[in-house]
Amino acid sequence: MNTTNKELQNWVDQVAKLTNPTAVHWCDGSNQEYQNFIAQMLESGDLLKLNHETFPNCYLHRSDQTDVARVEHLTFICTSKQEDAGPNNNWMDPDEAHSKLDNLFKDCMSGRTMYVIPYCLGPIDSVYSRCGVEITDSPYVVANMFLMTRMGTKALQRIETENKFVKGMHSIGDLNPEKRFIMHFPEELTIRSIGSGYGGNALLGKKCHALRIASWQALKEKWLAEHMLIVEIENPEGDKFYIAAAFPSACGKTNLAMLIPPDTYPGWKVRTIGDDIAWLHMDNSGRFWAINPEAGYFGVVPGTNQDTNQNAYETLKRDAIYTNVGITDNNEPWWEGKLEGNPTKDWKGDDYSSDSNQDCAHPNSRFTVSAKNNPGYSELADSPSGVPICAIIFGGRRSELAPLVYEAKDWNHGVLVGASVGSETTAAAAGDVGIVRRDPMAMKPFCGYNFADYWRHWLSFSEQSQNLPKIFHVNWFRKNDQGFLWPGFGENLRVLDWIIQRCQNKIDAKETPIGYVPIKGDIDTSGLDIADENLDALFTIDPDQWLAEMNEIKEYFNEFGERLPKQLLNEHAKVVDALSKK
Ligand code: GTP
Ligand code: SPV
Ligand code: MN
Repeated sequence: MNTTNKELQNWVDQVAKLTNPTAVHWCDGSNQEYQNFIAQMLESGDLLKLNHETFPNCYLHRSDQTDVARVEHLTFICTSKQEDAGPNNNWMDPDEAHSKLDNLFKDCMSGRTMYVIPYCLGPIDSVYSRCGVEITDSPYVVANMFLMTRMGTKALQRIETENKFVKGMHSIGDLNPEKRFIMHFPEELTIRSIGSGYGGNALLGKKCHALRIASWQALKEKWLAEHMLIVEIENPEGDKFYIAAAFPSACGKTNLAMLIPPDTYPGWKVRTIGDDIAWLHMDNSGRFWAINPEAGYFGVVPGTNQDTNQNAYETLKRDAIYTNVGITDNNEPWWEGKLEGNPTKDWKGDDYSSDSNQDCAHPNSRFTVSAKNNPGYSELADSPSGVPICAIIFGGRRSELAPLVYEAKDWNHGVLVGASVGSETTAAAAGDVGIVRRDPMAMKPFCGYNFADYWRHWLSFSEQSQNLPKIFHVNWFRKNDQGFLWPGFGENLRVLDWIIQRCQNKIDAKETPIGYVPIKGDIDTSGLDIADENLDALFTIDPDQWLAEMNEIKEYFNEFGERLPKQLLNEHAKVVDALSKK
């Protein structure tokens, strides 16, 4: 017996019987255990040691070349009724899915060790935290889970007292994309994933549990599980503000969460609570409190450097596992946007020369680190009660249309703003890049149930509270033919500053059909080298373009049929009406 929890012991025994491993290892989550895994992977070639003088304790993992991103077309929500999964998800009947997976999992661990990883999402002593157990045959997954979650003995103890956990079963299988499936059974609190060793497909505590399964639980229990960063902003007076922001994958969450204030903002401090996922609970006074269920970052590497984000750069310079970056002639990791070094091998391990027009690092190459590596780490990331949220920001990657920032008129309008998010696709998921698609609340790939029910759930909070956060929309990615109009990164604090002043009711704003925008001069641009016409372009709201956008949004909403909340259509009609009068 490895645990006093019979359900857990029985399940582990059953999985071992089906998958037939040579050995079963229960993870204790100790540093020693992590070091043993690293040593084992260096030996097997799963990891390569990087230059430990300049990048202490950093390693490189090269994925299978067909396995470098999430696979949304192979990700399923298996609810007994198809309507509960909704048009936003791939669906399979649970019995059919289980029998398909039973076949694929049969004997898949023969010759391998099976690892059992008890983990806790959120601070061990928080009532908001939830536990899970991931079974995997991948030492790389174990090492990543060690950095990303609170895993091992303490989590197991919580599971034994609480007697509740999400079951996650993972095998890399034979990495054949034809036999790759990421399946979720929300009604059974179960996840089964096979055929991929990559990030969101394989680290089951992340998107599979903390978003898809947790969003389902959150619906039943009246809270929210969201694809949001959580950031703390302290002004020179010492007032602290907590903001949660949802942007689609590879659209700037980690960077905003780790923002470095520009020189013209002396005395401002920015600290990170979370960079990817937030769980929000309403207290008796109607305020939302947020915890970060994770304990580490699985961040996009390309574009990270001392100038764009010094904190992120410091964070990934030690104790990091790199996935799919290149290497330099002195064995440092290398990626597009790194400022120094001479790259000689690409992410596949092939020879590389700087004049090549191929990518050296994969565009979705990642670093995995403990959150405590971050110079801007906030101790409140470990606070059992979380932090009180004053503003929620939605955003997307839009080279056109969406202005730098606007504010929703009220909560229900804000739900429309979130539900309407459109964003250009990125390398974080397999498929075309740069195509605008609807990505409501940045949750398109991650909502474990029908979006129509999800929006109704969001709308329901306006009936429960007078104390809700204000809702905003931002777009750092608007372009002209010369590139991005807004410098982004640290300069985004200028926009957060406006948002905070709006939350404090300190300043007015200009009303437009799509929401409130800053009055000219209210976004502090001192010290910024940005042409007046570019600044104007950043705030242009073209009524015709917006009417076309609202039409597309309506067509998208129509996919949800009768189940779509009428309130959302009302909000939509109000915006169309205001635009038509322009
Ligand atoms: P996931 O981990 O996939 O959820 O991504 P994320 O939302 O955390 O995105 P991240 O902060 O890692 O940024 C993704 C890419 O966008 C990186 O290449 C960044 O360099 C770039 N980026 C982030 N913020 C900005 C910004 O304000 N302006 C511009 N132009 N690029 C940005
Ligand atoms: C994302 O794609 O939103 C990520 C990376 O944060 S993954 O863990 O692969 O989901
Ligand atoms: Mn993400």
